[in-house]
Amino acid sequence: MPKALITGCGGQDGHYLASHLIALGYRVFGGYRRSSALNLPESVEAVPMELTEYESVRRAIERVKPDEIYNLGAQTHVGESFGCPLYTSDVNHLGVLRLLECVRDTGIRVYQASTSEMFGGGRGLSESSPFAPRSPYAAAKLAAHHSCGVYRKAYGVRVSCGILFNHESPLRGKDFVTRKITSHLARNKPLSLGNVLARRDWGHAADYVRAMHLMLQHEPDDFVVATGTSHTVAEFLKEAEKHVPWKAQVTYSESQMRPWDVEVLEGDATKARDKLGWVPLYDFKRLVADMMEADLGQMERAA
Ligand code: NAP
Ligand code: G4F
Repeated sequence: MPKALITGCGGQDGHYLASHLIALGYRVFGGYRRSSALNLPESVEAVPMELTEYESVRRAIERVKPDEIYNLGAQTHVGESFGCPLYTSDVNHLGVLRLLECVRDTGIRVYQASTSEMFGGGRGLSESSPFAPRSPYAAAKLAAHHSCGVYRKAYGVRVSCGILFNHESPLRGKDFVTRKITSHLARNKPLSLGNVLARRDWGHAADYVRAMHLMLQHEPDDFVVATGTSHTVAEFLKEAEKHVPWKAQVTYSESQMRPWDVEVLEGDATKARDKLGWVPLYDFKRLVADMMEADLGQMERAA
């Protein structure tokens, strides 16, 4: 039975990936922070793992002896990273270096969660597009991405980087714009938004975790994972409104604006399709429907 260790297993992607790997016959260990409420998917074995502590990372890997590590743990909020750049860099960059040092001579296959934010914007973005980060989050993720490239070449570490575009689901945190919209709209609660002209290539997390696993069955490389279509925040809101008989109560707030925002992100996942056979099953409408149905269901159960 292959063993997988997932860092940040209590997050959105951790939940979907753990379920996917368990269905594939893996024994799954979930890294979690002692400071967090323990919220791991069923059948996952919990392992304390704090990415800011070298010894914690080393002990977790030593204890589990995994065949594969999926490094999903991170400070994931782009807007927040302007307020905590040092912490963001510690977790998102140095945390990856700690992990890479631990696996250097082990042969363990590693998935690193790189991000489309590293591009800083554009359409048709692929593995060969230039990087131009616009936030401390993106800068730290880019440093980690380059570190993975160095460890791959210099020491033969079997690390693959998934450059994933935005992916959402009913498990998305409520401070990301899509879930903020669906959770407020389902409850007919007033909503304060920032840059609604920002455009993102939104896919479904259930599709994207399949790509993570496929990458680790391939020789180490970098892969863009995206749907190839993009919509504005305003368009997401309009699509979500189709699921309720009322209109969203929206105000616009400076506090939701970022010092430097990414205007457009749209990816080209040709390489993932050709080399991994990966194709997304959810389109934009189905994604919004899934999130709205889940939030409406939660609201009805709570009533
Ligand atoms: P998420 O829901 O915010 O989950 C992040 C997880 O990281 C949480 O379980 C969190 O634990 C954990 N974590 C935070 N700081 C940590 C630390 N110091 N040590 C150990 N664990 C820590 O994020 P996600 O959407 O699942 O994203 C997964 C990964 O993919 C992240 O690395 C993210 O940057 C990257 N990514 C996401 C997207 C996307 O659109 N979702 C796109 C590209 C890349 P707590 O619950 O204790 O805070
Ligand atoms: O939902 P967001 O916060 O996601 P963002 O910044 O694109 O980052 C997410 O995707 C990245 C992949 O590209 C990941 F790496 C990252 O970890 C995270 O998962 O914001 C999307 C857009 C931004 O342009 C933001 O300015 O929506 C705009 N926006 C407008 N009003 C808002 C709001 N964002 C948030 N969070 N809250 C608002 O009220």
